[in-house]
Amino acid sequence: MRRKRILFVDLDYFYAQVEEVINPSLRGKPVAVCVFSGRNEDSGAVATSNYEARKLGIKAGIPIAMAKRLSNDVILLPMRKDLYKGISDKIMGYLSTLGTTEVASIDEAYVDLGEITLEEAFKLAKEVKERIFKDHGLKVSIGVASNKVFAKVACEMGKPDGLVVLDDEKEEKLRSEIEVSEIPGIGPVLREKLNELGVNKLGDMKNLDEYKLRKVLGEAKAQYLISLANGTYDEPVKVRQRKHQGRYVTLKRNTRDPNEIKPYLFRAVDEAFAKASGALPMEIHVVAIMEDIDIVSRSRTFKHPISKDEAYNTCYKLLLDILREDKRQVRRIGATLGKLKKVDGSLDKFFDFKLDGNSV
Ligand code: DGT
Ligand code: CA
Ligand code: CA
Repeated sequence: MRRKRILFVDLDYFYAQVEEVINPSLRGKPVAVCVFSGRNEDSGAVATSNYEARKLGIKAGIPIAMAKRLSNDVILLPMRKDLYKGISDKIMGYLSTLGTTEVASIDEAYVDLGEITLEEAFKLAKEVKERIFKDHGLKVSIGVASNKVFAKVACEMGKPDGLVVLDDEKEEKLRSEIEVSEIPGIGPVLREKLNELGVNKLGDMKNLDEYKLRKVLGEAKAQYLISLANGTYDEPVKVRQRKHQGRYVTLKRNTRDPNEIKPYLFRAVDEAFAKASGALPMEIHVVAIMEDIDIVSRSRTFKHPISKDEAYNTCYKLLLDILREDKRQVRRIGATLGKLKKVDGSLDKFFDFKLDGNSV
């Protein structure tokens, strides 16, 4: 039967897998890609790890020092975000040739495949896996279902190197059997609230007073779960355009000296502009993370897109505003570009990341 099908792709242990592709001698060994904060040798956290490292308990979010304690053999690599982003952009570009594509994160996307049969969906999904492997050497997991949420859930079920296509029967089963904690967008807090209402599985919602549910979860989340449970959820796949781009850097030491902070701030501005790929901002925020991790920010809006030189000046003034109004030391500083406008002559085409590690 033809019906609307949505394909969800998630690249397996993405950053670490890219490192394995570039350096195959890493394969089979525990590898963690880390964000070194630069304060001292071990400060920072694991961004992601391959499955060998995960078996040892080394996974995203743990401190580098803990990763070292868990294993003497783990290979810790610095995160090379631009490299991963370059590969991600190419994969997303390919996916968007298959149908409307919503890039959900650096390693996830939804593709609207239109009205097709189960067999066609399976064949397409297999082709996507083969294509990405052939072009980039990367394994991915794919889920296909009639809506975005179940496509993501299906993908999760098959990880890693998975391919799960849900038919109507399996979706119906999910609508009653899936644990609420496994539903995307339902975090521990909401799960707790649902459990208190006696809802452990999505199907348990049937016995619940909708009014009560809305009161406890809020309108949006209640509607989300109700529509998932009764099969009317049909959020469309939409092309997303990034409207803002931000970068943060950690200072070598806490300080309130604007001259000492300036080079870090300008580096954040440089990197934010680089990530915006040629688009120019009409809004700028300077964000200071203070010594006690409290966050203070100041922003300015313009009537027209501004150049990087104007951005430097504005950011420095905003930094001075922050330092005038707040007496604490600054630990981290960042710049966020808002209301990005594409201007012609994007620099994108000058950057072409190759899998052998050379960027040209
Ligand atoms: P998977 O999908 O379970 O095989 O593993 P990953 O590593 O692809 O995990 P996923 O999909 O949650 O995240 C995609 C990428 O995003 C991952 O390779 C690294 C990055 N990432 C995830 N969590 C963090 C984090 O806490 N900090 C930083 N800097 N990056 C993260
Ligand atoms: Ca992911
Ligand atoms: Ca992933």
